[in-house]
Amino acid sequence: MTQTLHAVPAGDAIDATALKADVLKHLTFTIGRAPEDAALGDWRMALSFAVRDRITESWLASERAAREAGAKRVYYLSLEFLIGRLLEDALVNLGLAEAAEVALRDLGLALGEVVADEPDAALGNGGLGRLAACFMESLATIGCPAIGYGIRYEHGLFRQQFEHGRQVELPELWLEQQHPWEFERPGSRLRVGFGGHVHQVEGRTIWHPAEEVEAEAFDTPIVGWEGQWANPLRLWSARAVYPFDLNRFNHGDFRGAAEPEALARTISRVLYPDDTTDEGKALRLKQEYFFVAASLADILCRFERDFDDLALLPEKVAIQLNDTHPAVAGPELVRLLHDERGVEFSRAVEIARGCLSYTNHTLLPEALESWSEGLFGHLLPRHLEIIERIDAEHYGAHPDRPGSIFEHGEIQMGTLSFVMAHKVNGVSALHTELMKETVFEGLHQVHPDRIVNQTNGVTPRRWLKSCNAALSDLITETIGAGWVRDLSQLERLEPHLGDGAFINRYAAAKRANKAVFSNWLAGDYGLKVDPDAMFDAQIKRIHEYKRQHLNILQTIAAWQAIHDDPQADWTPRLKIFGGKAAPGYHFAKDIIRLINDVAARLNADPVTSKYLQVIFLPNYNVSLAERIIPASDLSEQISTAGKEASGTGNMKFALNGALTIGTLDGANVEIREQVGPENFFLFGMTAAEVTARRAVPDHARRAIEGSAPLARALGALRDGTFSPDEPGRYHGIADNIAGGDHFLVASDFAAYHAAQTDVSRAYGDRETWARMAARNTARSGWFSSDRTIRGYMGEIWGAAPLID
Ligand code: B1N
Repeated sequence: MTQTLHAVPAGDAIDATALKADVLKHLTFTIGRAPEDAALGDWRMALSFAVRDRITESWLASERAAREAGAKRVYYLSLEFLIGRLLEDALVNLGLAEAAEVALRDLGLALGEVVADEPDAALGNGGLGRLAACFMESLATIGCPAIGYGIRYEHGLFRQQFEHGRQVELPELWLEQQHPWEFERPGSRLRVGFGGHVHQVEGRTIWHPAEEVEAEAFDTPIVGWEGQWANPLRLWSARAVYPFDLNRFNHGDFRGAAEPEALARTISRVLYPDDTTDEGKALRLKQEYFFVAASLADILCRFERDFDDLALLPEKVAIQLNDTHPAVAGPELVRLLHDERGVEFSRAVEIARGCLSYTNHTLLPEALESWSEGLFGHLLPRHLEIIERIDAEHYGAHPDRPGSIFEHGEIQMGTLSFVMAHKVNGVSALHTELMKETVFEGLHQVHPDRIVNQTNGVTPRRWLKSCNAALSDLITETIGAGWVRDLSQLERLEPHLGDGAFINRYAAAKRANKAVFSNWLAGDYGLKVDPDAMFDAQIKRIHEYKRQHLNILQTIAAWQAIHDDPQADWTPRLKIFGGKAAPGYHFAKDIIRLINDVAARLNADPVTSKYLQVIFLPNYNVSLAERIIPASDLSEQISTAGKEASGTGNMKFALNGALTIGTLDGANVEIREQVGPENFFLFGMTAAEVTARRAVPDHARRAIEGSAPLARALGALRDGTFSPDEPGRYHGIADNIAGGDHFLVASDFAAYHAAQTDVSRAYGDRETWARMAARNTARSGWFSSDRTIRGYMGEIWGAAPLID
């Protein structure tokens, strides 16, 4: 590395001076506070505004460039954007992190504390929402003109607390503080209708909604790496058309006067807390149509400002549906083209299809959206008619009937999305193949070129560069800084993997992260852990298919084994869990409580706790993931094969040098291919074996008979070891595993247990382990969301970048 004479390079010093002046300016004129009176939050606001100014310049220039080029625009429609914090991301991408550090130090503040003061924007549940956020960052880094469209929920995903080990949900209040990143657009409000009736006037169909609300836009610019390009995330907020009924007020009916506003605002009040479970609520359908209608009106308005021929639409506009949640975009676009602009119906369908494409994120039957015709027709009468006509035309063209949109008395949103899209994609190679063989089998036969794969990815700016400074600095010193934009350059680490000095430094970076994490655990949770223990993490939504109960059952078995022979050479481990359960998902909530009860018992055990500790960190969110992942040695990716569409946490862990213990599911398959089977702890049945095993009568009982450790661990669930005050508390979980065991916990247990023993043995040889970990980093370049976005641009959107 070249040495500089100054602690801070000259460019940064100039930036720091300018930034400090801007922070002080915003503190005074935007926040209205004197420095001596400013609280941490005031300083954070002032810094955020100073940073936003710089992003805004880039954004307006990007918009101008896209317009001048007449470029194709990408519109990403998603009911969820799990953004997390924005300040650090923005500083890193603008190259201002060091300057901000210096500027704040001058003002007597620590950048780390200011950054950590920002609440997470948790406008998503899990992987699907976080993927949308990574995509926004990659689109900006690549320089692809794009807008993300979603809902500005007043309350994001609930805050999770534990009371006696049980999950309780509290409202999330991110907007209680001012959100400094967004621009409110009161001038461009749009109306969105619901209900009412449809009639014909002179051959044209007119929809008269019974109810209307207003959609107001809030734009948050998202800047890419090195600040060259920025795109807006446009989130819609619902409000009443006439916010206040003066007549009712004047008659003393104060509550009634405020009612229209309260009702309208309900639409953007809360995020549905579901992850791969169906939530068939009328309000959810209202949310879906609300943001789709506002977004499509906006998209057409932008198009019509620049072009006057609707036939050009597919050439200029690409609309991506993030799962079926925005599926009503199909019929809505047809309505806008046919009813409102007079395009002939079939031609309108053709144009709409040319613009639309659909990403499927799950094959779980309970998560595939459908709406009853009654409910749908009541809320969207014209759209129901349009869908009927689309279905009839599709059926007419394919009389062998690949599957109607109307099945089981309901509108199947997956089928609708497929029929209305020119491309349909899965999110990992395995998932895409399973789509062709299962839910979309019939449609795939009729449209064999429609389904394509785009394996998910993660942004390396947030998920390596900014969350893991120790490792990032080592990588940059070793191969230069080009990897941040082109993650495939990580393969240049390969020649260094045989160098003992490099491996030592790699191990030291991980050890440093673990020390930071251990101190944080001790400070915030009072748990003292050994930073040299293996940190073994499973952080994701709690779901039976993800099998947190397999993990905790094996933990119990390990605990029992240590008790049998406490003098043996055990590898110390810390088991880390994090994740939320949908509020109505009782089995998942029982799993949370079990893990907490097991943690309490094991952590208090004087014989075993030096070898095995368990912690369930409450309120798992993006910021917590940024802490846990860089400090982890082992990544648990243990879903029942065929169930996890992709996973993206698995990629973040591998990139940050955690080894995976996992099944052949989702993107695990591709991770294992990339990092090499010798650097991945594989166990369990394949998707095909899972299907076959389910047909074996009594499969769970047989598995339990074949595994003494499993039988014994289940015994501890039954005899009240972890719930002495209520011995029956975990009989439900034990009965589930020993009974139907749909997710094959029992059948995969022995293989998992054996793989965990291999993991422990491997961790005993620290140098070999560190080399395997470094190899994971070196071979994870393919999992950048930049690669994914380039795939969408080339194979689905036909869009080109505007920067090189
Ligand atoms: O989408 C992620 C994948 O990596 C995960 O494997 C997948 O489980 C996740 C209904 C969903 N699929 N479906 C959802 C979310 C909210 C909701 O209301 C379904 N989430 C996924 C990104 O591809």
